[in-house]
Formats: sequence, structure tokens, C-alpha cells
Amino acid sequence: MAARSVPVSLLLLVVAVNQCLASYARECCESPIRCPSGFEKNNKLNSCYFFENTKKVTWYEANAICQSKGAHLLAIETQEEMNFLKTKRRIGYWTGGNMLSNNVYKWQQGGCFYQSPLKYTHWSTRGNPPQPDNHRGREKCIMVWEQFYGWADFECTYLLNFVCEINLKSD
Ligand SMILES: [Ca+2]
Repeated sequence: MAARSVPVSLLLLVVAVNQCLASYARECCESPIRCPSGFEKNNKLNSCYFFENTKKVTWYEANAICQSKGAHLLAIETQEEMNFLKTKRRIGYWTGGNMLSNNVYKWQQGGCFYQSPLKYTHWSTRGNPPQPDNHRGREKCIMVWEQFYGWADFECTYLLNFVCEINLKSD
């Protein structure tokens, strides 16, 4: 009796987890109302932000971690959003900006956010050389380095902190 009840409860657990994942994915694609735990809500920007200020990873790992949270690697789409980010952290973190395909810059997709072109930009113009410079043809990912007055393109395998974002459902 006891031996038989173990597989049954395991089966129920698997079913429950699958339903949970399915409903989470559906909810995510409709954009959630509230931020998941660990994310900070910004009402004006209607987005949730997860700041990883300790762990340093490659752009690829940061992208995967954000996607595993149902989020996308940060897309900075307005000056207002950039101003908010400046109040949080000023040096060295990955954004979702990259030109890994077709050598055209775009924001990386993830969660319910779809890949989109860069409209607003905040490239560092006071660095030497001005950014982006695609140094040695190997800099395909965008990081924020506000101490040098803006964004810089960087080798995607470099280890940096990162920020994940989830766009909330608008009212
Ligand atoms: Ca954004």
C-alpha cells in the first residue's frame, strides 16, 4: 500500500508542476500585474527590475538567468528609464542590447518582451574612443558604464553584473 502511494503522489506532483508552469507562461505572455519576488517595481516606468549586483557573469549567462525568471535582460528604452537606472547603479552591468545577429543592434527578447530595435540610445561620447567602437570586431554586447557617461559595446564573454526587467501590463 505504502509502496504504491509513492508513485501516485509523484505523478500528482508532476501534474501540478506542469500546470503551474503552463499557467505561469500564459500569465507571463499577458504581462503580469505584480512584480515577482526579488524584483523592484517602478510605477512610472511600469516595469519590474531585478538588480544582480554581486554575481558577475557573461552576457549569455545573464540573458539565460533573466529568461529563467520569466524576464528579459534590461532594455533601456527612454531617458526616463536611464535616469532611474542611474539612481541604482553607475558602473559595469549588462543590458540586453546586442548585435549578435546581422550586426544590427537590438534589445534581446525574454519573457513577454519581444526583440526590438534600439530607438533611444545613450552611448558614451566622452570615452576614448567614443562608443560604440566594436574594438577588434569583437564587441557585440551593450553594457552601462555611467562613470564614462553612457553605454559601451563590450565583448559578450566579459563578466559583469546585470539587470533583468519585466514589463508590466499597462492599465
Ligand atoms: Ca525597459
